[in-house]
Amino acid sequence: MYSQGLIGATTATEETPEFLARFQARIDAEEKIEPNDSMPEGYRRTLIRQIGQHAHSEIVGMLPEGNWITRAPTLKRKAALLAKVQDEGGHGLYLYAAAETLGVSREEMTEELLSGTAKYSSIFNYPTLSWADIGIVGWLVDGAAIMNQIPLCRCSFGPYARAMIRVCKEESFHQRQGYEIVMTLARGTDAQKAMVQDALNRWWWPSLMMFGPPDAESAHSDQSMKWKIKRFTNDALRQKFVDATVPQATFLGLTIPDKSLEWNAEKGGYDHGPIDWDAFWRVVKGGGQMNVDRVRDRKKAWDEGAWVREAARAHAAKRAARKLAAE
Ligand code: FAQ
Repeated sequence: MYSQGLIGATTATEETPEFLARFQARIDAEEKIEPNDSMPEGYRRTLIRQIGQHAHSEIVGMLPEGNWITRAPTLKRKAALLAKVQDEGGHGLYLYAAAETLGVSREEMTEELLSGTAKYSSIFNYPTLSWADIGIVGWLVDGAAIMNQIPLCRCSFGPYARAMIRVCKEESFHQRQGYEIVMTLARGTDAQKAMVQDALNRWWWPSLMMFGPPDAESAHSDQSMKWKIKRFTNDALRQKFVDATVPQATFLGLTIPDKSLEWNAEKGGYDHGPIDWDAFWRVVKGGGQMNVDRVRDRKKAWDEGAWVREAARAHAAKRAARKLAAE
């Protein structure tokens, strides 16, 4: 999507009060910031961190569902799941490319993922235990991802915002296919209903955690909101997700595993029970059920792909040499 040639934003700019005010005025005027524009170092760093983590999440996110491609119950389900998992790989590529325009290489980002210095979404450290999990992941995990990513289509950094438009279109298909699997199971035999309820019980709370820590503990939200990287806070998006999802569960005849869940007419939304933030941080810091497996699998894929990267580099060098000779 973007060529390496675009990388130019690393040129150091003296961050005088005038420069920072001019930059903020561009943001406030809803101008898009492009890779070669001058930008505060903090803005560039924040985007590299967030886009990099987002890219890693897409790539690691292929693993829990990839686990079920060979066991999908029908050819139709297998084709849809295969396409979905491939889409997630594509999302990772657009995002790595968008981050590269900020002066970081894909190799550097990958090293950070594999060494554990870069995070990826907590949600992908849970196992997919049954076919119903695949429906629930599409419905809840892609549903939460869309809720978070639609506002990112208006992010102040042009390449990220533009990548998000296509990503969100594809995520909508993912969410629908998940919901349709869940609907089929919820209308099936007692055993199928029990299987899908069990999956909902296990994925509900981790899905709410995807939106990040509560606003009062969110280190980056204030500045990211000022820079219009984020348009809504973590809690605001979590609330929107709960409000959109509860009626869907009711329609399906499924029970959200939260006894405190209650409609609050005054605020026009649902109140939900407390989230176990200790469990969240444990998973983020590497203590989830699948953290070790996920990083091991990504490392294996990266190592086994070394020859492809080498071949691509050799091919590019050969073409460049041929072009030079012809000039
Ligand atoms: N997991 O100050 P905040 C998907 C970290 S894509 C792990 O609130 P921020 C598609 C955060 O990085 C899912 N870490 O941070 C799909 C920060 O750590 P740091 C991914 C988390 O950035 C579906 C620290 O906590 N989506 O699912 C999490 O302002 C199905 C403090 O937090 C994106 O990445 C977490 N859940 O807000 C694929 C969207 N939450 O860097 C396959 C873009 C927070 O200081 C299958 N990202 N942390 O060390 C964002 O919108 C934001 O980065 C947030 C966090 C909202 C995730």
